[in-house]
Amino acid sequence: MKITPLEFKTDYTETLRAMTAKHVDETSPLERYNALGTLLKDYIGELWANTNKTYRTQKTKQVYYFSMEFLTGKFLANNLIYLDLYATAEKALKELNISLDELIEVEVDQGLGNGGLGRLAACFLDAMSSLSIPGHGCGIRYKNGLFEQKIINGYQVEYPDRWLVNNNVWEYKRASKAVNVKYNGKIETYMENGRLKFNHVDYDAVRAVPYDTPILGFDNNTVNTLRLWSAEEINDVMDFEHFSKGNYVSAFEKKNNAEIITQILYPNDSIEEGKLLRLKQEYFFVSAGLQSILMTFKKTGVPIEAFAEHVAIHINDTHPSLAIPELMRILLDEENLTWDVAWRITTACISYTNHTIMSEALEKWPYFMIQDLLPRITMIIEEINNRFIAKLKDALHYTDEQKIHDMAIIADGLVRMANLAIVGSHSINGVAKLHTEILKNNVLHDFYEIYPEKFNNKTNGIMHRHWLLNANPDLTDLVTETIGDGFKKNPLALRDLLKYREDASFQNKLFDIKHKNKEHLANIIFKEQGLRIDPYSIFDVQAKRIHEYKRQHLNILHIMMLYNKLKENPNLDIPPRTFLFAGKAAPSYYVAKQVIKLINTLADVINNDTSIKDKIKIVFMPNYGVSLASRLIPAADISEQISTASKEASGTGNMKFMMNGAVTLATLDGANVEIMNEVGENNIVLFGLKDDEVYRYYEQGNYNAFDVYNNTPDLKQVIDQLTNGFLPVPKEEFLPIVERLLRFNDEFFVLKDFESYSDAQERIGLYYRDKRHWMKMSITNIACSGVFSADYTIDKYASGIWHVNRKPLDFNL
Ligand code: 26V
Repeated sequence: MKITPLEFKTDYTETLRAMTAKHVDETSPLERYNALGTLLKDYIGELWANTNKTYRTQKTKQVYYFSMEFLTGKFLANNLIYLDLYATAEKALKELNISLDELIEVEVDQGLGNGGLGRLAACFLDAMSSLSIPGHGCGIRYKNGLFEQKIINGYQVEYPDRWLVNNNVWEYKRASKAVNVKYNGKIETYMENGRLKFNHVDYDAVRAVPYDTPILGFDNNTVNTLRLWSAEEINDVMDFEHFSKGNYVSAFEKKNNAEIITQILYPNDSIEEGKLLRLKQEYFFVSAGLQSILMTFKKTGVPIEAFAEHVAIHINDTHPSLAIPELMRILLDEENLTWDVAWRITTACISYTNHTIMSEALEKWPYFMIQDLLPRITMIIEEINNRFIAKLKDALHYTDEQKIHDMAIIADGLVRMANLAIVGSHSINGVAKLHTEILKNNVLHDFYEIYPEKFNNKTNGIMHRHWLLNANPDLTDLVTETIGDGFKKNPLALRDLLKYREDASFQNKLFDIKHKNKEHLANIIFKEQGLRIDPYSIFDVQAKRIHEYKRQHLNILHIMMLYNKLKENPNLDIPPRTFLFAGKAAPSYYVAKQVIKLINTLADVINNDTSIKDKIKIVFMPNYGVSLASRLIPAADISEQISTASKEASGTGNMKFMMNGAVTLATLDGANVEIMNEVGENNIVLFGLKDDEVYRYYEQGNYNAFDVYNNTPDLKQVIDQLTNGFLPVPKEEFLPIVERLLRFNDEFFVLKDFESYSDAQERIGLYYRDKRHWMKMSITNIACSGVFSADYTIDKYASGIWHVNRKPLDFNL
């Protein structure tokens, strides 16, 4: 946008004055932040209106990305960068004695997601806008995002994330676009013009109110929409009958019953059987979203039969898979289409991404629960299932009853959402090459046999502009002055940096930037925790959800071994290391929470032991989220991506670290395999079992963790130290972890991979000591990271799945 600092200053002071009725120097940081957001929203508004008008008049095909989670983080800095107003705003504010950095700090993260799946959805929104694809998000406006994590006495303690208390300056409430979502009740059938009709009666309705947030494209005038739905009681008044009888509390009960639907984001990444509220949430935003899509579509005047040529609906995991029966319901009951036509449209519209092979995360709902809550939807699922089974038996001549049972959508009293999503969509994609192969050959093999054309891979990507321009401005400046700024729109251009791999001056500059980022992080840690860490030490970072398959405990066991070696020989010649951890555990996942306690317990012991001469330090940084990641990742030397091979569908943190010049320490899992292919084996440090070896152990049942423990003295020592009083906690504190490793035979092969991991860590120490060598590895990683931009991923979704054009919009401001 073309605005001078002077114009900006005038606009800003006027906005601030109008909003606060105060002189500039009397306003608070929050008021200043809100005024800046409001002003930007005003600038964005014109672009937004133009974008929507273009979509309407050109009747372009629209993509809707349905997701239970959107982990967008903060908007202010990003929007300033995307409007090319960052420097202008910084200058104008400085003249008013206001620090832009301080205002950026005031914004609270929009943390409406658990981890990778939610962050991916946010990156995809950015890429859709930046590629001028008409693509919008549809989700839930949770009043409480993912819990805030505090560490108290070493334990994770959860606090509510009331991110909306200070209002959300970026959203618009669109009350006029509210719709009703119906639950419970019964279905009456009747005949009309020779056709069986369905009437939903005695239902409970909840009002779904949309809140829209603009999603800017980078430097292209496109503004798409993230529409999040909030639940309200239909009339939004309390029950006057109760109220007038003096029963104040129950007067509000109905209202609360409705509002509770969008009160909280479930903090888990696996299913707890039968959570009715979760099912209500899923239907809530799916139904509201589809109703609003239908309304927008109808305004174009295009006949409903052509719906699939104008609308693509993507479901992010199975959580929105009720979109399939809900769209069928609308097409059958409201648009009066026949089953066959409705089915053709539905399957042509809908596409599905699978994000995990972990069976505990595959959604299954008790049949009677769904039937009770969503009676008409259940009838439709039943019909889809019957027709599918008939196809297997009659058209495909399947006779293997076990196989038919395994593939059924409804079986064992459960509705299997993955099976529904596969049958009811035209595309199923995995999120990394290896993951897609595992889906095809293993987890979803039966479906792959009958629908090979539906399966495809779309390797995940990240919002490279956030992880470079926003999170690492110094690196961005260095890259820009070295190869120009083409990489901002064309991230593959980062490859031009390969020419500078051996260039000592470039290497030194990169080293200095990394060092500055490390110092910055060290200062934050000192301020927050009073702990001093050495910016010259190797910053070895594992930041992600805490989970046994991600194996934070493998990392910890290795640190314990290093510590033992240093105790034996304090002059052991190893480069100093700082091990940084960050991540939340699901509140009900006991072992994961004990892993956090273990990290903090060990940190206490090691950080206070002067005999090891500061050779190792451990830091646990609480409340991992987008903002913390943005500080942590630019300061990392080593990126720990050490999941049990086959378990991590893709990983996206791995891509962010690489882009910021960290060297990956990895198993050949998820997208690590593709990172290895990009950088070459010399620029990544690999260890551990491969996916086929893991599968072979599972199939043959011949892994014996106890043998490994007994035959590996260093490992035996550290495992024993967990429960023998070596750590300053009761002996049984970490028994659950040891039991998972020994008594339950180490499901995730932590012990099996221990030696190989320790060897890899030793190699890293050697590489790091050779500064030239290390910088060469680091540059190679940055240079090869461009392919992992979400721009490319979304380009492939657009052409391969959604069949939409990425036409630049034909207006300019
Ligand atoms: C499942 C459930 C089940 C019900 C309760 C709430 C909840 C929340 C999230 C999930 C999904 C777990 C799957 C997931 O997050 N997968 C991650 O997706 C990333 C993006 O594709 C990928 O990079 C990670 O490897 C994968 O673990």
